[in-house]
Amino acid sequence: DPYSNDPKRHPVLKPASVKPFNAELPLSLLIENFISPNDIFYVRNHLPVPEIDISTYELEVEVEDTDKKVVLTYEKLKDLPKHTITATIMCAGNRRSEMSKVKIVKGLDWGPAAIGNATFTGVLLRDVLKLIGVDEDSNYKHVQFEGLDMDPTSKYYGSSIPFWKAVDKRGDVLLAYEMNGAPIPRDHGFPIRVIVPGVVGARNVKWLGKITVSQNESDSHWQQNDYKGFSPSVDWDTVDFNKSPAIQELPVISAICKPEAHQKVQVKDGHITVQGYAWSGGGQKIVRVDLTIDGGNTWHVAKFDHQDSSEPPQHWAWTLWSAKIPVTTRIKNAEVWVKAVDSSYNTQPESFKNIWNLRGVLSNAYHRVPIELQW
Ligand code: MTE
Ligand code: MO
Repeated sequence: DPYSNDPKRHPVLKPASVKPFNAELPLSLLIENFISPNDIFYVRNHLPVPEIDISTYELEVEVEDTDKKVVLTYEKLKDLPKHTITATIMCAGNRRSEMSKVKIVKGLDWGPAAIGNATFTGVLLRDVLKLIGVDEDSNYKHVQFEGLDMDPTSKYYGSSIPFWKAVDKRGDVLLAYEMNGAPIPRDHGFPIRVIVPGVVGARNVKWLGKITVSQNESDSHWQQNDYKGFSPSVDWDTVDFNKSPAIQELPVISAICKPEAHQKVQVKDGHITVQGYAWSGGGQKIVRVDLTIDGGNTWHVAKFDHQDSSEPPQHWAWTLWSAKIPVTTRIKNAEVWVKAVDSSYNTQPESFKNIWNLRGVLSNAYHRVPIELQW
């Protein structure tokens, strides 16, 4: 069993699959902390967790087709200037199970908790690339990453990001060795993981083994034939993965975490209280969260309980919010809807029907939660 060396997991993580291990938190726990604790951070593994000895660990960094190359040990990486950011990581398939209700999609049946927010410390990729003479004036197009986790045909997990993001002063791409002040846990990429803030989880390669500066994208399955969006009319007979770009920055999203679907909610002083998260990719911040319980006839603006003070285009963390929604008539059932607005004034689509795609990615329509009111 290639999975027999996987780490032990916290029992509160609800597995969407066990081998490989993929799990999210119950929603009420997800928003209990602005910084998600390491042992209950969602896990998305495609392959067995590799076992890496830091005394022999090496990270190769090179420019394709040249002799520009450096090999860095764990100790050497830790000697380079230290940088810390707070960033949200989200899987492209977060909230996929809602899209599946329109029509079944292929992928793990994630609820709204395939997301987490942590503080990462490490070395800027930009500083490491300078060691081999690569900077923002160099003419390359992509930076590829290879993990040390291997599929049954001995291919490594891989992805790439646009070159500008890797070298940009405001890109904050990090080769992280710490998560929330502790060494990166095994499930999250020990000993080194790339953090590409504002960009889809899939590019945040764990157990990093190799970085290649190139004119080309990674040729891995996960860059070329997965993690792409398509028209709702494209099906598995007609899909051509060459026709869509790989997902990088993610669109704005939000979710209601308390109450959960079909829960009983007490009306107090003519109000109900609702809580959740909102986040946007590309370094945008959340500027407003709107809620309605009457199908959009009246909207109520949430208050932000926790928002990072960093400004766009370097706002990487989620926003936790709560709302007191007035209930004026004695109704028994209601559906709470939420949508967020980011600092580009982009907002979420109303329904899943019109954003449906066969892989169930980018599933960011209004979150709608049916509840039962108690008076
Ligand atoms: N890196 C490697 N090497 N192998 C993987 O399977 N999964 C990716 C990304 N990095 C993956 C990886 C995906 S799809 C996501 S959503 C995030 O890691 C999940 O990060 P987490 O498990 O730390 O939450
Ligand atoms: Mo993912």
